[in-house]
This record gives sequence, structure tokens and C-alpha cells, in this order.
Amino acid sequence: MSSEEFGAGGRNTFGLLSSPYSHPVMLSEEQLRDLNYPLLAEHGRQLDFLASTLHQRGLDVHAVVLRLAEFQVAIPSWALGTGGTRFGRFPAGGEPRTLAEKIQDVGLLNQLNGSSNSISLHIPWDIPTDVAGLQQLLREQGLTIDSVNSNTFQDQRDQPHSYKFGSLSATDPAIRAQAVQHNLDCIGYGQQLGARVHTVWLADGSNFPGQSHLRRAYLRTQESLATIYEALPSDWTMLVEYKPYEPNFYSMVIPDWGTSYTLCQSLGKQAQVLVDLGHHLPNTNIEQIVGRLRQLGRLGGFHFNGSGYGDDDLTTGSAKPFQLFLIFNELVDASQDASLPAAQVAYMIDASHNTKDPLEDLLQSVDNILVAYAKALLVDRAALHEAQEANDVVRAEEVLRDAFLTDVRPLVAEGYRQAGGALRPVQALRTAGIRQQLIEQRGKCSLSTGL
Ligand SMILES: [Mn+2]
Repeated sequence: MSSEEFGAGGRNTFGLLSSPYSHPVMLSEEQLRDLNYPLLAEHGRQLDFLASTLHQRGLDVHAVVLRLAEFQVAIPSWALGTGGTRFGRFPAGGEPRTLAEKIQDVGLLNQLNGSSNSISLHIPWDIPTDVAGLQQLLREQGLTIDSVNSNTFQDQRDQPHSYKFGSLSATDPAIRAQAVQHNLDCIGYGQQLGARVHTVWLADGSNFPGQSHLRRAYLRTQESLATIYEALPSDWTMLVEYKPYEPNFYSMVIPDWGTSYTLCQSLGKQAQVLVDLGHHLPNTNIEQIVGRLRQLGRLGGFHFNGSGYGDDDLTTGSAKPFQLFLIFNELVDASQDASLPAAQVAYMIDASHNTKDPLEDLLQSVDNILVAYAKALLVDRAALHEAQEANDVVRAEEVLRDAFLTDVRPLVAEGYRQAGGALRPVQALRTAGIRQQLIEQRGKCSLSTGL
């Protein structure tokens, strides 16, 4: 990700490779071929049928598949183990215990779908200790570190000051200085591993009326962010994420895209707004926010996830595939608008939950994202524009429906195949018995989350 919008990402390398970290569970090229073989004939039939249908609509199926094969979504290190709720955690077994094992898991995902070639790190959970070894592992797996995420929403052991009442917005300058330093440390760790994006999600806020001076909390945050921004390397982007509630329930210092936007405006060009799909109140028109930010030149990235009520962090596109399609429709529309400059948008997943095998969940999320993207690429933009200009409400909606209701799964599968991956990644993961191998290697109760 973090490449030019919808542009090419690096390709993975396949096959068993030597590594400073012993025995990563990987699939050989031959295994992947064997997994695809029984599906190839039916896949070919479906793809041919779809190609001829799209050809009649004036669409070049090869161009669409190429865009899909190039599209990359970053995987968060914190989603490789089962997440929890306030009530409990139900581990899947075989979860990664170290940063090296998290990298290996993402390597496995990328082998299967060719669309997950980078990783988002969370500091201090992922502080690199063996930088040279990790760099080598990343090279071998064909992966990069795209972003580092700071964490001032919980106290770490040995930390002099508590974040109980805020971090970058805290009333005590010593607490703010500590939180700023943590963010600078994150950038330093990211530089060691080649990251180019620093993401700030601020949990600061208040739980009760009167607890916090709303304007002064904003100004203190702005000042803290400016200090971090000054230290940002010139080729980095700083993403400012917003969230309407939780962990604070009366006010959040950065509750909405408007606040993120004004902070970014005050910081400078390298500051951009990050849209986390779960960080909106129910029924918010997220695609409109995406369109606005893109128009304003401040759309920096996404945290993809699925949400029914709030920050549910479920599988992306599981319950609201139409919303995901409409978001991609805005992105594709903007990318084809000659009046808008190209944007560097970081596509990342931010999900973590309790019920599914984390690797299967991530494969499903990436698949749903690619399906939404593929459908957005099929929209007849000229017809849509014409209908909009003529205020032909029904025709405009029908144009979107034509694209959304097309079963594009053969295109996505062909993208996987062309990237050297599996036609059906989840099925391949199961057939290859990956989880069992991971459990044998790492044990049933392995754990790496920092929560
Ligand atoms: Mn997020």
C-alpha cells in the first residue's frame, strides 16, 4: 500500500527460503499449483463468460484484472492473533508470538492472495529488537512495513506518567512531552524497518461534562502534533485518525473528520486524514466523507473493517458490502477525474476480533475489498455522469446497481492467480492445513497481543 493510488505494489517471492527465523510455514509454488489445479477448468469457464459480458459493455477485462492483481492492502500486526472483547478472549492456537512470526504470517497471506505485501506495526507491541534479521526476513517474504502506529491509550510498565487523563492533550506538560517522545520513538522504529507512514489515533477525551476544557484540549493536541510533525522525515506521511466515542464517552478530542482535517491543515502537506470505517456513528455517509477529503487533497488512508454499531472491527465488507462499493466508487471516480491531482492513499486493514481464525478473517477482508474495488471499476462513469446531470434519479441508481450486482469473483480470483496466489485463498489455507501446522510449531496458547 502507500503506493500511488491504485498503483503497482511489489510482488511477493515464492518458495521456501532460508531465514534467520527457523521454519516459517510457507506454501511452495508447487503446492499452490496443486491447490489451484482442480478449480482451474470451472474458473476458466466463469471468467470467459464474464469477460464476454463485460466486453459487450465496452469493458476490458484484462485491464480490470491487472488493477486487481496490483492492488495491495496492508495487514495489521495486531490482527494476526484473536482479538478480545471486554469480556474475554478465545485464542485460535498457533498465533504469532513475536514480530518475526507476525511477518511470517503476513508472508503466508501474501502468498495466498498476492495482495497483502505490507504490514502495519503497533508500538510498543512491535518494537524491533533484531533489525537486520527482520529486514532480511521482510526481503525474503517480499514484504514491507508500511506504517507505525503509536499507542498512548494505555500505560506501559515503567512509564513515569499516566495517560489516564490524556496524552497529547494532557493538562500536564510533562505528560504531553512523554507522549510526544513516544511518537518520535515510533517514527525512529519505523525508519529502521523502512516505514513511511506514522499513524496517530488519539484516545484522549473526557467522560463527563466539565471534565475537560474542550477548546484548550484541542489547542494542546494541535501543539503536541506540531512537535511530532516537525520531526517527521520529509518522505513520510502523518495520518491523523478520528473517532466519535470510545474509550471516552462524553467528548473525544478528535471525534470527526472535520477536526482531523483542521489539524492537518494547521500541520502541513504531509499530514493527512485517516478514515477508519468503524469510527463513525451508525448510518454516517462515509462515502461522502471520502469524496470530500479526496477533493480537498487530505485523504491519506483507510483503516478497513466491518461495523454494525461502532468500532466493531469485524471482517471488512461482511455486513455492508454496498457501502464498501460506494466508498470505492468515490475513489475510482476521483482517480479518473483529470481535475484532481493523484493522491497517495494508504490502504490498511484495522480489524481484530474474537470468533474467526484471524488468517481466514484477513483473507476474507482483502477479498471483500477487492470485490468492492472490482465492482467500482465496472461502473459506467459516462452514463452515471449523464444521468446525474439530467437529474435522472432512477437511471443513475441503475448504473450503480448494474455494477454492484455483477458477480466479479472470477475477476478477483484471476487477479490472485496472476499474482501467483490461490484461486480461493481461504479454501487453500484450510486444505493445506496451515492452522494445524502453526499450532504444532507455536503451541495452542501462543499470544502476542499487547492488550
Ligand atoms: Mn483504526
